Amino acid sequence: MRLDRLRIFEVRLHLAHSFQTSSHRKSGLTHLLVAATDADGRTGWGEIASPADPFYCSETTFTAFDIAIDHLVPRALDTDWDTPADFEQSWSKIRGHEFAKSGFSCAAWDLYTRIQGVPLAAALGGTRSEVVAGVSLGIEPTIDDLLTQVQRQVDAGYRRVKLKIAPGWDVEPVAAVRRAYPGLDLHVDANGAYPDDDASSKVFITLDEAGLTMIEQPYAPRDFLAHAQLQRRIDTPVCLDESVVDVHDLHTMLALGAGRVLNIKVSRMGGLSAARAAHDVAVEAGIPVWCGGMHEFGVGRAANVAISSLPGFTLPSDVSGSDKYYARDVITPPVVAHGGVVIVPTDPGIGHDVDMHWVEHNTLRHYDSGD
Ligand code: OSB
Ligand code: MG
Repeated sequence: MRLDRLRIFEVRLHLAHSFQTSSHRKSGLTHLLVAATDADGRTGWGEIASPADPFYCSETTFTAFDIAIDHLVPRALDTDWDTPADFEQSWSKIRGHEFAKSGFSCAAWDLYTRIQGVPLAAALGGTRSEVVAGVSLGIEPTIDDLLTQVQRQVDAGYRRVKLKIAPGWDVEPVAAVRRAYPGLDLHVDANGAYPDDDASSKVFITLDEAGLTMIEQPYAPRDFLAHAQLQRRIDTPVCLDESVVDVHDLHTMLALGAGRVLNIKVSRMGGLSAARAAHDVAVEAGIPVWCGGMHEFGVGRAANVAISSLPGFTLPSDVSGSDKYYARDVITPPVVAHGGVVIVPTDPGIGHDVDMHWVEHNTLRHYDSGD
């Protein structure tokens, strides 16, 4: 088959609760929704969840839009394909830009599985009917504010909480949360904010006593050696996120012992086939994986739910319900978590419809290959 039309909607939604990481605070997100339509008028959806600023990775909303229009769209429209994997070959010569590629990959997978009449999760090899969801909490102005947020999520039924940390906001907030919730599945994520020095080692050796499930991305993304050295010194598993953008990085992680857990983000890996391939390598190596989020709107989060249904995703994923992020999501029905669990949809494709009215209402910029 061949795509007939590609549309890209730049959509902004406000966050239900503003979110601060080690790099910055945000109160809303601008993501790109990709609509891929075939000659029969059937449409599949994908999301480019690149942050607006180049702090998490080098891509931004702006670079993704540009790469999409200049390079991905023309190749996508010019490719004959039978499976999403064939379609993804259309960008085999384009280096980097994983978030942009991921939006196109997910749109192709959604369209393909809608045409086949099968759920995306099943087509990917998913075996779970429900996935355990965790929540990710940002840096708060005070420890009391953080405890309020943790209580809110525990009350909502979530059983795993991840805390963002940064130099100056680590040992104390973690100890306070641990004191208040001795049995909670708790982990921390530094987004690479720590320099590889003695002061940082001391922080992680102290955190090693807090009974954390993992310490995620303590050091700079490219510094596999610092992660390997830390993993040798502490018992808490080190988890890599930003470091692993392709399967070669994963092999490096495994060879060096740079971590014992992998966060697989569909966006960071460049799409669903790449995320599944990373899952397969990790399972073979005995490394547990979970699916990380980028505060996706419903289109991207539905793809995250689908990949989280694969057997190697044995740790809770960042696939909280839509209401944790946005008062109104772009899909109907929204993603719902009950008791910290999200049911994997059984309808074809991502299993949700796109609310076109809400998408258009929040669209800042629009591209249509048919114009
Ligand atoms: O490192 O996992 C991260 C959000 C933006 C950028 C990086 C990260 C995050 C999150 C959000 O932690 C997790 C979610 O989508 O729930
Ligand atoms: Mg992370």
